[in-house]
Amino acid sequence: MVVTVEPDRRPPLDSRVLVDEISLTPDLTLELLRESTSTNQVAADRARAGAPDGLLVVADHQTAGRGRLDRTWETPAGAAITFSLVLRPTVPPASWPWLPLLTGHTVSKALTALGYDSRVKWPNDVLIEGKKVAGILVERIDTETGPAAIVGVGINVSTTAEELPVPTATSLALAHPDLTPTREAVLLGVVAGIREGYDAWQAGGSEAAARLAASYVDHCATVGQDVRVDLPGGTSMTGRAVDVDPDGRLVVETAAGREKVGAGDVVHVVPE
Ligand code: BT5
Repeated sequence: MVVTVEPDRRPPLDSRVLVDEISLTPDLTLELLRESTSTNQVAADRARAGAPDGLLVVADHQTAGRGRLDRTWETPAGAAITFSLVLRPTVPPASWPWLPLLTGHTVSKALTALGYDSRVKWPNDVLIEGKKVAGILVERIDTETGPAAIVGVGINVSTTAEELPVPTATSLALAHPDLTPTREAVLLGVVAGIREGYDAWQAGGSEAAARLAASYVDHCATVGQDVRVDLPGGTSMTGRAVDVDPDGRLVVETAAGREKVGAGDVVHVVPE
C-alpha cells in the first residue's frame, strides 16, 4: 500500500490493520480515536481512571497537540502519526529522567529500520538531516495506583513543506520521497520499538541502563557539536556538548568549565 502526499487524498488510518497487529501484542491495548484534542490529555485521563500499562491512545487527527512548556504540536489531518502510550514504570525514581531519552532513541531507531537516516537531538527531538521529524512529550502524572508516564509521540509522515509549521521541521515524505511506508507501518514499527526498548530497560537493571546510555550517546546528534542551550529560566549557555551523564543530563564544556543541563532547548550551532 502506498501513501499519497496529496493532502486531499489522504486515507484515514486503517483500523483493521492496527487492531490485527496490536491484538497479537499482549502488552498493548489500542484506543483509536478518529479525532482528539491531545492524545496526552486523553491518555492521562485514562491513566487517572485506572488504565493499565500498555494503553495506546492513537488519534487519526489531533487538533490541539501539546509540546513542552505550553508549546503546540501541529499536524494536518491524515498526514501524521499522533499517539500516547500509558506506562507504569517500576524503575527507581532516579531513573525516570531517562524515559524521554529512551523514547527519542527508540523512535529514531525505528525510523532508521524503515530506511531513514535519523538521529536524536538531546533530549528527544528526532531529526532527519538536521530537521525535526518527530517530537516527544513525556509527562509524569500521579494516579491512585501510583505514578504513570504518558509517552506522547508525533511524527510527520506525508506533511508537505507548505503544511509544516516551522522551517526547522521535515516529514518522512520530504526527507526521502522514494520510501513510502504507510502511516500504519510507521505507527506499528515505532510503537513496537518503544515497547521493546522500554521492556528491556525496565527489566534489565543497571546493566540495561548502562547499555541504553552508551547506545544513546552513540546515536545522539548533539554530542560532539557546538551548541547553545536555552535554559528554562530564560538564560542560555554556549559550548561544546561532550557527553550525557548517568542521569541523562547533557554535559557541556563551556568557557567557565563543565556544566550539566537537565532541561533546555538545544540549538546545534553551525560553524560559519
Ligand atoms: C515537542 O515539543 O516536540 C513535543 C511534541 C509532542 C507531540 C505529541 S503528538 C501526540 C502527543 N499528544 C500531544 O498533545 N503531544 C504529543 P517541543 O520540543 O516543545 O516542540 C514544540 C515546537 O516544535 C513548536 O513550538 C514548533 O516550533 C515546533 N513544531 C510544532 N509542530 C511541529 C511539527 N509537526 N513538526 C515539527 N516541529 C513542530
